[in-house]
Amino acid sequence: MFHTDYPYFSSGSSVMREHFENTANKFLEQELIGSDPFIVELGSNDGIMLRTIAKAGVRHLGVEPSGGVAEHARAQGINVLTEFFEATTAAAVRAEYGPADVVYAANTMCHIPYVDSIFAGLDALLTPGGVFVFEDPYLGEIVERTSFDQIYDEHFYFFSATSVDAMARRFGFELVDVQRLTVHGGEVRYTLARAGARAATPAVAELLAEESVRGLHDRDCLARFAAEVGVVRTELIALLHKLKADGATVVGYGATAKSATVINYCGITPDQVRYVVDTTPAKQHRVTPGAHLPVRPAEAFAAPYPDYALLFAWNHAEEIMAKESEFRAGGGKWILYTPNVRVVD
Ligand code: JHZ
Ligand code: SAH
Repeated sequence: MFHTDYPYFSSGSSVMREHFENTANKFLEQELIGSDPFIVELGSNDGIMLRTIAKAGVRHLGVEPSGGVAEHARAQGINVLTEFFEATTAAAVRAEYGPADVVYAANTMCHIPYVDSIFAGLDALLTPGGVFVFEDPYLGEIVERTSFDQIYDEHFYFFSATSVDAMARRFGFELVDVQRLTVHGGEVRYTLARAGARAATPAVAELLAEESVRGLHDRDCLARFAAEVGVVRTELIALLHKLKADGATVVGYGATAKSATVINYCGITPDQVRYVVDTTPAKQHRVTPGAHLPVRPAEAFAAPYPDYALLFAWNHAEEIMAKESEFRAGGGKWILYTPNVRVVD
């Protein structure tokens, strides 16, 4: 999945650019304050976070196996190692650069099955007081928002505070902070330190208690989630069927990884959704996986507009709807399917 032509470029969203600039500044103010601090980012992609660190002149290294996106980061003066992070990579990094004060990973840990090797690497790489900070889609939000399309091939884990707490303990670490994030449909940023190195903030106990009270890990809760996913499918299929019968035109917006789940699970065909527009050149003039909806450049989304746009990049709704205000002004309607199927006009 992660190779030279990996087509996801993190910097395609202005909201995400701002999010990662704020993240970098937070590290610079709170963690990277020693005499010669060092930060390592796993899955640094096109450099969306590290560019701020590099500009500040702080020692850093991105570990990014996808050569194409890594090259994009390098072109901006960011130091990147084109490798998969695991125990042996970590040992090599430690030998070359010395220990890291921070290891950070955004939307990357949930992609990596081999956590034992990752934690062996963290143990080798982090300073005694260092932190491992990672953020990923939160199971609690996936269930709450029925955002079942977060479940796709690249996403191997769906973390919660409860699961991360257990994982950390298993490897001699401790969950010392959690922070709810609004990006990508609701995430949690977890901060881990070596056991006993830092006191946990009250937010950890609060989120653990909240998950326990709502029964997030109980079979009943997940069975309810499954039933709600089924309702979304039924309603989305019915809506697309009706719009087709009415002669309305529908296109998709955002050839997201997530959309592969919803498109194939709902059996959406090019007959119902004519094509999908996306700003990523590497995705354009190709087809979506499985259902083969054509992918067109974003410029294809222009007057004369389709009647409806199915927003596959729903996590960027605010940004996209603001940018595409002309579509709605001309009578175009957005279709959203999380937490439920609805038309926004
Ligand atoms: P977006 C990817 O998931 C893959 P995806 C990965 N597995 C993951 O976890 C997350 O990212 C972090 C396009 N777009 O962010 C660009 C426009 O066309 O929802 C992207 O192709 N116009 C690593 O793919 C897609 O939509 C726009 O204005 O589900 C957005 O993809 C904007 C903002 C985006 O992640
Ligand atoms: N951090 C960025 C990119 C997330 S995409 C963001 O939040 O937008 C996930 C990235 O993880 C991809 O660029 C992929 O190449 C990378 N990746 C996958 N397995 C990895 C591993 N074992 N070590 C480091 N990076 C990995």
